[in-house]
Amino acid sequence: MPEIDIDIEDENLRNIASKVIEGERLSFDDGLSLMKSTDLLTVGWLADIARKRIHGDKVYYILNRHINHTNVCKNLCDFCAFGREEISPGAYTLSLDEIEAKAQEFSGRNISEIHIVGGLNEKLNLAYYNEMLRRVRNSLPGVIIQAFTAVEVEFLARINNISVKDVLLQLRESGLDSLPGGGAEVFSPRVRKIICPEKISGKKWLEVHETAHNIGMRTNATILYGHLETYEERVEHLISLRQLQDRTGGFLAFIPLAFHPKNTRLDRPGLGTTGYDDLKMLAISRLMLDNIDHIKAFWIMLGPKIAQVSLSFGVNDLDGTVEEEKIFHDAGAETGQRLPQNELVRLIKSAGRIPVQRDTLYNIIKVWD
Ligand code: V47
Repeated sequence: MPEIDIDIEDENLRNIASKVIEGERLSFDDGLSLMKSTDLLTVGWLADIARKRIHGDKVYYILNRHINHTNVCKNLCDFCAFGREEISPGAYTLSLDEIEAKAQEFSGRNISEIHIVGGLNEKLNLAYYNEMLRRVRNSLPGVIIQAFTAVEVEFLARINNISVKDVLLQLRESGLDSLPGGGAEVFSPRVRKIICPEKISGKKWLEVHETAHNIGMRTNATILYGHLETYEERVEHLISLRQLQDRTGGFLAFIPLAFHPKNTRLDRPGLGTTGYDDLKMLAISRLMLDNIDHIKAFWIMLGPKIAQVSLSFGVNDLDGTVEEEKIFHDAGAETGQRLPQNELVRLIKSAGRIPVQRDTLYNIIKVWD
């Protein structure tokens, strides 16, 4: 790393800058100073140094298709506009034939990932999940299936009275390759008690991912930010993930999820993240998570423009084509449902970077150099 003259007024930030330049790990207090800083450009510049050291000019995207198989959910978290009681208007559960048809629509279209998440629907047994995976696998051979949050996996274990490890092994046998990062929210018990009292604890979420990593399954991680969590709780969340990653190395990517308040029980005037919060959260994630390779800006949630700008704030992945999304759109996301490959490539190229088409495991499919 070349010598960089650090002309930063704030002493904390100046010390953090030296650590980042030297490649040293940041502490909890550093994380907190970054959260409290209003010097967004310096925070972003530091995150850009950390990103560039890992990825150079490469920015990843994927051709994928999301499927949300049911919105019936027994947890009904206060931050969620997607979940419904079974008898509520708008409640749905896709049949296995409907899921198979959605997968088959994409046969021969070159996608490399199917991403499936849904609610905790007590009417769906393990046989439904196994059959869903088998049908998707048969419809799209070679396509990676990233499905079911840790919350769904733990629910399946609990209602079927088997261990999380056995659920994961069974689902893997049927076609599951990887777990997405959802359901983490914020690990703080204080926050969970208010926004998602029925949901598994943060400790349990981490245990499910550790179990997956221990059987060789790679997973993602998220944080849901911008509701009633404190900066301290955000940093604690990042450090818990960093500690697990030190033990297992199983996380592929981290995706900060900006809270969308519309149609949720938490909605009140003035809530909802700003572009400034979003860029800062992405940048600090890059800086704190020195052992998770990829920081993903999910364009669906941030909008393509902020997602593109975030490429200068520590981000190296824009996710994918998606095709159909319900969780964020039910909560007021104003983005489209899909982004064609040429638009993802255009966004990346016009930020001066090299677009790289990847699969879920970050194997490179195509480099647009
Ligand atoms: O678990 C729910 C979050 C998650 C809201 O792993 C909300 O690559 C914001 O897991 N505002 C599901 N967020 C989505 C998810 C995901 C998405 C994209 C990529 C990946 C990945 C995973 O969405 C839920 C919850 O944490 N969520 N409601 C809301 N109102």
